[in-house]
Amino acid sequence: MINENKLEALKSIIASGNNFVIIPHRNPDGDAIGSTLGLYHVLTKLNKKATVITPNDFPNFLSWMPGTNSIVNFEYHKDKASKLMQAADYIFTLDFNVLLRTGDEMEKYLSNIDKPFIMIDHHQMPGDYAELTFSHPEFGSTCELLYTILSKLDFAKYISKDAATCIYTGIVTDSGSFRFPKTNAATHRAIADLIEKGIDNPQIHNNLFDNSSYNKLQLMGRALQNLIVLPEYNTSFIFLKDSDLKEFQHEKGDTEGLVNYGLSIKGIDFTAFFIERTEENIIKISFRSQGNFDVNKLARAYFEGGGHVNAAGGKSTKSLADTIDYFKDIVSKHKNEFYD
Ligand SMILES: [Mn+2]
Repeated sequence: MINENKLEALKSIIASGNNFVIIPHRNPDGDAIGSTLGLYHVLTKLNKKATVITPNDFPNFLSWMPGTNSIVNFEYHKDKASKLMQAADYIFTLDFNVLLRTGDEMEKYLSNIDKPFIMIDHHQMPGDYAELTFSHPEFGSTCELLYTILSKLDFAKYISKDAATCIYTGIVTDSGSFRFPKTNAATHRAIADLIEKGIDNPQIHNNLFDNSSYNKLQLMGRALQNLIVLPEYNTSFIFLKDSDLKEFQHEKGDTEGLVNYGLSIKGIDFTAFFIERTEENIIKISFRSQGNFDVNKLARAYFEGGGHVNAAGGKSTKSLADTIDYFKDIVSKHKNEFYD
């Protein structure tokens, strides 16, 4: 349930403010870009000034989305981004709930700026930086949460075809094309409304999923070859070395969704995907699970990360081989502790 008083507060903030900045998390995905651009289109329709500022670049496979050309990249255009934030009445933060998710540098900037924040997010354990917090882990995507909030504010009429396209994209990507467990009747009702806004939903799926490069498929092939199953623990994992990424001229977004293959094997309820990022000196890790195995807790306990019950992220500063050994050790000793 979304709190009525908070909705009223949001309505008056939007009515009285004229200038808004909207921020997604670092390495934004379809839901992060979809929700921020969706809100951007709605605020613009209400004759407000709104700007989406991304902590870093967004992946290529989302560049077709309406409004991406208006996005300001904090990493590349710090002066411009800072001026926009200084001029804002309010700063929306969407699809994340702790400022650290914007990266070290932007977090530093945001923690020192004297501006009120509004959080709209569906991850667990929200931080307390926002003046107004809409934290709803029961939603499968920030886009569906945003759509629900807009509807309750009676703002659905301001959702243009462009806004609907963005919001639809986030719901599709964060729900694994409507198959993850939080997908419910309300999700499909939202989708029906968005389709009635005139969006080209088959084309959106095409843009998202039938737009691969040859190299991306070759990299996927390598990842699948690197898939290892630990049948005694109903666990699997995939890894990609830095040299694999280089061999196939990896681009941002090329590894998106690969983690789910580890979970598609019969009998597996937990999988991990390790990506060696030599430049950042870390191993980036994605976790996925089925049922009541809680990867959010596991990621928080052992891999400096977090997320949702069935989808979380983390990292390691050990080498790839050591990280995988550490992972196997945790699985063999502690897997049973993370069933809710
Ligand atoms: Mn999301």
